[in-house]
Amino acid sequence: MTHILTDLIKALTNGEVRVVDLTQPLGPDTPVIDLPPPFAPSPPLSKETISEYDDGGPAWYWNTIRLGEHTGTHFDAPVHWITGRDLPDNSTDTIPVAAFVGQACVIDVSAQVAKNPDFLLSSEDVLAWEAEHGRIPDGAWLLLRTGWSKRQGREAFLNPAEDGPHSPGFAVECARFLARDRGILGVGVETVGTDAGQAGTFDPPFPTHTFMHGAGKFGLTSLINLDQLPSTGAVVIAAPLKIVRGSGSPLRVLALAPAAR
Ligand code: 23J
Ligand code: MN
Repeated sequence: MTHILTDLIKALTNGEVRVVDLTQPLGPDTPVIDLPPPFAPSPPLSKETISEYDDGGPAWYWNTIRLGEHTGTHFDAPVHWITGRDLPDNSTDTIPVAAFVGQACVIDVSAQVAKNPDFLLSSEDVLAWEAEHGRIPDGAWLLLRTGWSKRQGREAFLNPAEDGPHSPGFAVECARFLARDRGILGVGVETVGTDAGQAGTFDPPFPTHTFMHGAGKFGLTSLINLDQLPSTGAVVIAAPLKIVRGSGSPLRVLALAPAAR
């Protein structure tokens, strides 16, 4: 009898299982959330060369980077929000690593979002998805496929207006429902944050952060290539940097998916 991992390696080698990159490129132009004053801004990535095959290092190239923990494709830990402040194992260095591998449930709302950038997922939408695909299992990521990652450039991606940014997310009641009534690891989104662009005006403000992190759940943001995943059956590998007391971190998010047949 072969071990399941032997079969996995075989499937990766023969193409039955594909590795899908769910990660945005991370550079100085990577869009970062723009919070209104008086809130402190998170800096974009900046980079300084330490040496590049020169006097500072004749045979080596390396850089110093500076960036907010929540830059680009990144992980949100429960300690990021005040509601998760006192939970055990709530930061990037203490979350049990088993949580960094989980299955994906992908809810496709790209058609709705194409018509309405402020689209909010409701618990009814989740229940309708479950009627088709089965109940979202414990330990699964709920990935919200909005098509938002196709928006190129900072303006289109952040979609700012006089009254703040406009981008899709979760309704207040849906965030509460997912946090309380489903055993998910967390939610993953294509937008800059797990909350909708207008969520600062919701009651409570930023309900996805508030309820999910209060329940010890996680977030993944600025994902790409969700359109390459099946509704169920993909495995997500998302391990943040082991930053001591980190509130989150940029990371490489990979999915293992069955090859399209
Ligand atoms: C701080 C305040 C509001 C939000 C965020 C951070 C994020 O989206 C984030 O990256 O965690 S909405
Ligand atoms: Mn974040």
